[in-house]
Amino acid sequence: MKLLAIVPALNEEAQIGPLVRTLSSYCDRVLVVDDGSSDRTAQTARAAGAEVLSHPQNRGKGAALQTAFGYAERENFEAAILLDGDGQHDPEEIPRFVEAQRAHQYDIVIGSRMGNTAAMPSKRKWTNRFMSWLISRMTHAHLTDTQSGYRLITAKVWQTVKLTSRHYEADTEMLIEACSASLSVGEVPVSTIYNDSESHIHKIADTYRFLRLICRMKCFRSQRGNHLDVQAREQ
Ligand SMILES: Nc1nc2c(ncn2[C@@H]2O[C@H](COP(=O)(O)OP(=O)(O)O)[C@@H](O)[C@H]2O)c(=O)[nH]1
Ligand SMILES: [Mg+2]
Repeated sequence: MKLLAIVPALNEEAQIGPLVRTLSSYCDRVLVVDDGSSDRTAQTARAAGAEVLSHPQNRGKGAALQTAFGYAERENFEAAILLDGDGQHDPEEIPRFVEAQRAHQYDIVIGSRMGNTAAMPSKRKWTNRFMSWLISRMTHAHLTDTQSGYRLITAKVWQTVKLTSRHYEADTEMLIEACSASLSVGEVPVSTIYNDSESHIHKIADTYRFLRLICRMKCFRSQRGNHLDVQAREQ
């Protein structure tokens, strides 16, 4: 499987070098999308051997994923592993994702941190549980960690799912859209790592964006449902 590692990164110069070097032994290529960082993220990643695409200004994690998917499609990768650039995802766990994908032919494999939440701040734990419950209800999939950015996706995902979200809600949009398109989603357990990296999540703005996405998805689905009902009645 021709595997690309995709690392969205904003001001991660402290972590990105060692991460890129480790990733190189698990993947065919490492792509870092530097999203208007004000530090030396791009130079450090490039020096460590990554391909770097830079946004001149910060556009958000979802926008960085959209850039990365375009690259993966152009370069004919068969799959990609998405992981954070701040050291919260352990690249040594990549073989678990690859094995699960091979064994079950999943289109998406999510790294779930919810098997061991001792190190997770309790607000995060309850938010993740609530979000996972909500998204599982919407998608009819049984998912325990829908907020995890550590995932393997196959080319079918970027060919089928066209992300519109520019920020953190893109991870959720990807899952909902993939399930709507009947792509299969599985999970593998991963470590829960909380180092001293700071989250860039903006509580008010990102919660608002997430709720807006959920409302949009629900409205779209009920409109689509009505449309299908009308079609069925007309036949
Ligand atoms: N490209 C890009 N990456 C971002 C942006 N914001 C965060 N990231 C990266 O996305 C990953 C997860 O972000 P983080 O703020 O640590 O989220 P958290 O761990 O869920 O709290 C990290 O690798 C960040 O560097 C952004 O605006 N653009
Ligand atoms: Mg983080």
